[in-house]
Amino acid sequence: MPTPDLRASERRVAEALARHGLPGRVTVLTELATTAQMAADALGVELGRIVKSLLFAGAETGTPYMVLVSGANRVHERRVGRLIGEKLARADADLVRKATGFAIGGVSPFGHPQPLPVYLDEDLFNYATVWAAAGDPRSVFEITPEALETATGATRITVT
Ligand code: 5CA
Repeated sequence: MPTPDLRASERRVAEALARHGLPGRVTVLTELATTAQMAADALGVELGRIVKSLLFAGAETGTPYMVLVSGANRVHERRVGRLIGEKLARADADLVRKATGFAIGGVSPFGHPQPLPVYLDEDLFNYATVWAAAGDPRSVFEITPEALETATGATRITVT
């Protein structure tokens, strides 16, 4: 399959996949997949197989935390904050861009300017492979939950 022209943010994800020795390729969709539901519809897969890469900020320290969530789940912020050890607030669009290098709707689980603490929804392990955003609302990549855990150095948690 010919490699389509990737945008700079997508190339950062493709390079991160290669750096981690992962077989995944950045797939450019013909329709936008800005939300998990849109990605599930575009790919024809269950919503639970879509990885939402959500950014939170520690309420006291402002530390950004990434939580990789199954598309079917809603994060229980108080419970996850207790697990992380700090009260959480949702990151705003500016912090998302600054901490991840990506704009909302295309935030990838890795390929960030600096390493972020990453937490991973255990429900993603219900699937052989999952799909995550690849740096742009139009693009995704497929990965096993195990490889996602290793590549991000994530801590596995219950998010609900
Ligand atoms: N490309 C899709 C599927 S992988 C995607 O990126 N989905 S997502 O769930 O990871 O990103 C969309 C998420 O961004 C929403 O679930 C929402 O939590 C978050 N979001 C949307 N608008 C804002 C906003 N203004 N500020 C902070 N977060 C937002």
